[in-house]
Amino acid sequence: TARPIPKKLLCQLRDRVNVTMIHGSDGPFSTSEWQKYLPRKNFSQEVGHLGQCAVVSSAGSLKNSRLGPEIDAHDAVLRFNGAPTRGFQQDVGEKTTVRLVNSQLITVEEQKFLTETLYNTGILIVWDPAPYHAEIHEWYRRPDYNFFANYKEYRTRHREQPFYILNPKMQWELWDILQENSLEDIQPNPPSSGMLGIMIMMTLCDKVNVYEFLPSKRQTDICHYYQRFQDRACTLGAYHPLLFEKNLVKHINQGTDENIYTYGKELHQIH
Ligand code: NCC
Repeated sequence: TARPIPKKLLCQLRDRVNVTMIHGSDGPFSTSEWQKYLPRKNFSQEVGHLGQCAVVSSAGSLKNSRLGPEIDAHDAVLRFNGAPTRGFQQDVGEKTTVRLVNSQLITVEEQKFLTETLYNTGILIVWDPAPYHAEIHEWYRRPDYNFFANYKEYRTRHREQPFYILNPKMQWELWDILQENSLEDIQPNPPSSGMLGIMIMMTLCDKVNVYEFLPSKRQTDICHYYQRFQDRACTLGAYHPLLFEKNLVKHINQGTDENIYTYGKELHQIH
């Protein structure tokens, strides 16, 4: 059964959320030093126009889903943080076109961002939680995690791999829309990587299938499909306004409830 499209909300997302990457002309990045590290090509040139895209959440409920072949059939696939494909191809596929990572992951030593080969495939994008609508200089002086040194180090080691820094404006443009569409006050923390990734792909692709962001019948307390660790906060959120993100995404789903329940799959079209 087709559902009415919430046009107003989709227009808000399309018109008010600017998906942009840091450029060499942006405030504190307009130094000759930074020009050596930021990618030459702009992001939209690098990815080009995409048709069918898949966003694969890291949820434990992907385990035993056997969605791998379906996911790989998309033109582009976005994954998050340290979510692996090797050993999990049957459930999550093996194609990685874009990987969105948070600044904690690339900064904290134990995460092995600089040495783990998992990160060497696809286009990388890093984002960092900025203060609410902070001006770019203010954020640059005090990022949540000081990831700039490791960003530069990674760029030095992997010159050929595109690696972008997400402009932090986007997270609060999106958060404002989450807040305006919720009856309760939302904690002023930025949206999760999952929500940011959905938004990025909605602007790049004609059609976006999202897997296991809204939990299917396989819903579980196991946090990630690739770890044994259990925590209910992974699905509903603690720091990130995950519950509110999921409500919004449910609202703009253009697929069926049956597809969510059975396959953990939603459909989004913004253009
Ligand atoms: O767990 P994480 O997220 O890497 O998951 C990526 C995105 O998948 C969606 N998700 C995940 C698990 C689950 N059971 N349900 C889900 O819907 C969410 O949308 C999530 O954003 C992050 O958002 O960046 C986050 O990163 C981790 C962690 O930093 C990285 O995995 C690197 O190790 C955070 N966990 C901790 O800090 C302990 C998590 O809170 C948010």
